[in-house]
Amino acid sequence: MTAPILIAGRMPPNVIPQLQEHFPVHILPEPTAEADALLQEVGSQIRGLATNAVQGVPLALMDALPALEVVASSGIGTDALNLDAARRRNIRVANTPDVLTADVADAGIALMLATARKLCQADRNVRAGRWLQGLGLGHRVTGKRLGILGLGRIGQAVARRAAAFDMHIGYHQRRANPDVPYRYYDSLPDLAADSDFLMVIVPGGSATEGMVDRTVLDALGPEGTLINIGRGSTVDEPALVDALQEGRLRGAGLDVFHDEPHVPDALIDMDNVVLQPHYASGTVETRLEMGQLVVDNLRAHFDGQPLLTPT
Ligand code: NAP
Ligand code: 8YV
Repeated sequence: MTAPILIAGRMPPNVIPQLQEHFPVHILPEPTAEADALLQEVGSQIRGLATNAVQGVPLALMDALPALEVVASSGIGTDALNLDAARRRNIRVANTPDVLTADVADAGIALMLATARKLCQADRNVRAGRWLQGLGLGHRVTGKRLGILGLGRIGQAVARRAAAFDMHIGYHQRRANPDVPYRYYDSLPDLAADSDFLMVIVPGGSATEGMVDRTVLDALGPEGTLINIGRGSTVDEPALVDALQEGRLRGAGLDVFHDEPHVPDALIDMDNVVLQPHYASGTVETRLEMGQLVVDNLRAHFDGQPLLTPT
């Protein structure tokens, strides 16, 4: 196999060495003059692209790769992959479902507990020698109501974990799932109004853009907490900042943001939010499994086999 592969964006550590055993590999530098020069030099030969769900496949990059046959993305989200453009060019696209489900669900539960129990604020207090000063009390999670926006693979894994905390679970998505024991809400504001915690784990993209808006946040209310482990685009971020600043929402645990890695200063200044750098799948174990799927999908394609995990 001699198909040249381009690597764009951060990759799990097992990807580059394995790909180098099988393909000529080029690594795209940060979008600079250097990257343009590399694309000028090898862009027309590249037949496979390894990327991740955050970096995605910008249209300009796709256009610079006229011989591209296959994209293998490390991650489940497809909102940055420009799937329609890929389809028009018959470019095959794979992502990495399932292998990250457990760790992302764990991260959602961790964010919920950290926000409710003021874990990060308490840690900051101890490090600063302030002990209990100004900390106040946290809030109970056990037995509370959890609303899940998006009861897919990760949402269901969150629900199973939350059940161990005796939480009352409801969910909203486009269609009710007849196979789960949780209460379905066909209206997101109604779900929010019946929730102490609202966990967002729907895909990004235009269909979910700004779904968690002022109406939903106000329905969640001053004793409610928002947890977002899906995509920043799903939440109206200025409306979230206003709700937190005005005390119309108790707190937020956020792994994802509108304009990553930029986080509004207003959120950084707040003690009642817990912030993560889009890190929910960031364990050694999961990232290695994601990386292996990236490698295996590219190898399958160039061996003339179907993709293992097509989008
Ligand atoms: P999934 O199994 O496809 O589940 C997605 C769920 O969202 C489905 O139950 C779907 O139900 C619902 N949904 C989709 N579009 C919707 C809409 N317009 N309105 C309401 N509900 C909608 O996906 P998954 O594996 O659980 O992953 C979910 C998302 O998590 C990914 O797409 C990715 O963006 C995000 N993610 C984030 C991280 C991170 O690091 N923070 C890591 C992994 C994944 P219906 O079809 O019935 O609506
Ligand atoms: C990753 C993600 O952080 O799977 C997704 O959709 O957003 C995350 O798992 C991302 O793919 C970066 O590698």
